[in-house]
Parts: sequence; C-alpha cells; structure tokens
Amino acid sequence: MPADIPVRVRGSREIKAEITRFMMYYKFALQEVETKIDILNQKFQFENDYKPIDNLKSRVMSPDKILRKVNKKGIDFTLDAIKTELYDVARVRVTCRFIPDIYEISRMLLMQKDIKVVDYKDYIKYPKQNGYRSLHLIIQVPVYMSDVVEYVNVEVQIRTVAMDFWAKAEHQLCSKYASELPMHIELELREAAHSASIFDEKMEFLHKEMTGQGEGEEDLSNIWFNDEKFHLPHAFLRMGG
Ligand code: 0O2
Repeated sequence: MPADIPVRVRGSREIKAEITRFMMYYKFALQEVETKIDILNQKFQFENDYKPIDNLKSRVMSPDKILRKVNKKGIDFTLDAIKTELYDVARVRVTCRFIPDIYEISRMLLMQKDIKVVDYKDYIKYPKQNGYRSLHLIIQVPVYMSDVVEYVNVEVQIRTVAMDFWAKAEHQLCSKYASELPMHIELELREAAHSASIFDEKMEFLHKEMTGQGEGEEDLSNIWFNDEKFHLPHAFLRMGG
C-alpha cells in the first residue's frame, strides 16, 4: 500500500484525540512557565532597573521528533513512558545578557513552591567537551484540567546571548555535516566557545561597572512599569504613606 494512504486502524480516532490532549498538557505547562518567567523578569526589573531576560522562546516537540527520540533512547512507545522518561517534550529557552542573571532567574524559579525540580545541569560551570554552555533545568509544573492535576515535565534552558549564538551556529553545522564534524570545524567551534566565555566575563565586569554594584547614588527620578519608563516627580518621594 502506498505510504500516503491513511491506514484505518480501529480506535485510531481515539488515539489521535489522546495524543492531542497529551500535547495540550505540554502547551499549558509551557504557558505557565512562560508566565512565571515573565513575572520574574518584571520583578527583577522593578528591583534592579533593567530586565535580565533578552528573549524567551518555547516549543512543544513535534510527534516526528518524539518518535525519533523515543527510538534513540529506547523508551517504550507509550504516552505514559514518554511523559515520565522524555524530559524535553516541552522546552523554554531563555536568553539573558549576563551570567549572574541566569543563576538569579534559575534560583527564583526553583524556589517556587508549586515547582518540582527533577534535574539541574550546569553546563556553564562544566561546559560540554565541544564547548556547549547553558544552564538546564528539568522541572515539573502542575497543570489543572477539569478535576485532574498532572505534573508535566518542562526543560528550561537558560543561557547568555553569546552562548545562544554559539549553540545555534553549532547546531547548524552539525546539521550540515550530518555524519561527523570535520576536525578543523570542531577546533574552530571550541575556540569560538572559549571566546564567547571570555566575552561573557568581560560583559559581566562592564555590567558591574555600569550598575556600580550598589555604590553611588540610586536614581530615584524614574520608575519602570509595564515596560515603560516614567518620570517620578520629586513630590512623590516626599508624600506621606
Ligand atoms: P534540539 O534540536 O535543540 O531539540 P537528550 O535531551 O536526551 O538528547 P541529554 O543529555 O539528556 O540529551 O540532555 P542535554 O544534553 O542536557 O540537553 C539536550 C538539549 O540541550 C539539546 O536538545 C539541545 O537543545 C541542547 N544541547 C545539549 N548539548 C548541545 C550541544 O552540544 N550543542 C547544541 N547546539 N545544543 C546542545 P536536542 O534534542 O539534542 O536538540
């Protein structure tokens, strides 16, 4: 039978509905995590006068990729096994400008009582052999659908803009050289990763200089709210409580 003729298996409509429901749990889990991170970003801005997060992107893994990963990892091909053994069906990728902000966002997120921590991998302190750096958290968030609550795995990758730039380039090169990266490209990548880490360190230093790290006068004349900077008339600072 040609491959593009749909096979009518008994119950396939029910299975399709179940898979859609399964994907929805991940979508809702991602929405929850995105909201949490957005709130942390705003809270951080309120306290520090700048937003630590440059970009946030999320995705639910496609059924094709789920199938490939299940085969690669030797996971049972059941929705239950995928739910418990595949951690990155839902992923949020967060980019920050400065390394300390990565750890601060991670700390504030993991402190939240409704989040369960499954795994924490620090590829910033311990980069991968090829130079890959990023902070990976595997968390579980509760998703409420009618009267059922389900804890859903979400992978959160937090990295600097420089780490992200490198990871995207490496990913593209790996796709180009599907079999194996040529040695000279591997070396160039490792060097680029090293340069990126030096860049991150320099930016961290400059950032400390910019913010003065608590030294000097605090600027009380402006207030950030809803992504907008407002001038705060001096009279407000003298008003009674
Ligand atoms: P994609 O296309 O980004 O989704 P596993 O998730 O089982 O494959 P492991 O060891 O459990 O592997 O997880 P790991 O390595 O901590 O994190 C996996 C994800 O991190 C990858 O997902 C990438 O997104 C990212 N990652 C890890 N190592 C590298 C690397 O060397 N280069 C790049 N560019 N990204 C990396 P996927 O599914 O492999 O890829």
